[in-house]
Amino acid sequence: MNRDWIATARTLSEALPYLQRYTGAVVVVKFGGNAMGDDEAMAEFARDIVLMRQVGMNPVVVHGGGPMINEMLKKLGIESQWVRGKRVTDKATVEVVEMILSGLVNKRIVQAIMDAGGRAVGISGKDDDLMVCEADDPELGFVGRPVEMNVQVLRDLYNAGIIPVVAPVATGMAENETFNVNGDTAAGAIAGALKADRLLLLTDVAGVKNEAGEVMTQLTPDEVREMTARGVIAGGMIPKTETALKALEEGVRAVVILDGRVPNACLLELFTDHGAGSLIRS
Ligand code: X2W
Repeated sequence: MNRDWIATARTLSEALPYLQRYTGAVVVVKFGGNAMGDDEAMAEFARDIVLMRQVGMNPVVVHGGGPMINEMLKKLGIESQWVRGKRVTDKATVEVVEMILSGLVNKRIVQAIMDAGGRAVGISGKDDDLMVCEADDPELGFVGRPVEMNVQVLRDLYNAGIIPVVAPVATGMAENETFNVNGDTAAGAIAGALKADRLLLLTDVAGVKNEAGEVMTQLTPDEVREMTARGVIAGGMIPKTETALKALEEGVRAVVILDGRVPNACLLELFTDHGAGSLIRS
């Protein structure tokens, strides 16, 4: 008999306890622009999400698309400044952000999930007032901080067997306002409001590293705070760990920061003993 078949059957068998544990689980997956890669990586991500749905989980995808926004802004000759990891967003920029995130990127992910045999519906934070924001910081312009979440639309979608795909663009308290929301922030707020079982933050680094440069597979919020105070957690990892801590405070059971470039990263994390990346929980 072909050895690969035996290995496949064993892998499936070993996944049984995990499949049982995660039946009905709500898993919010943040798919960042840097983790999106090429068409093949997109197709593989979509297959993982469809598989999660197929085995009875309720995946909710929240995406980014920073590199795709950069590309279009460059074509239009608009420059971006960054302050503390967020794009300073003026009126012209927020229009491009909405076009790229709600249009190009959102529909590309929806299409990939449909191609993998799932059912997906793409929305943004504007739809059904899912995510209502106020200005995060006057210095940042139209960058939103979620202040009111209405997640029933997500439950309605997944209870109907549909995978929601959410673009991090939101409405404001005033009429006709549009906010650009950092993708990690949006995913954390959605996971918190859903009291999700898992928030998976797919990124392009291996996870949270200690002084020795080794990936920490498990961390508590206290350890994260202590490593941040000592400067071991720094730079681009800070918005992710801050999102993780806030989501845990809001009732998410565990947050995993994992490398989206690893093949089948979500499956590796959810369905094997090995796991992937850094799991943070109290
Ligand atoms: C982000 C939204 C997209 C995003 C931006 O304008 O790039 C802010 O910075 P990634 O791919 O997850 O980085 N918004 C306020 O978060 O994309």
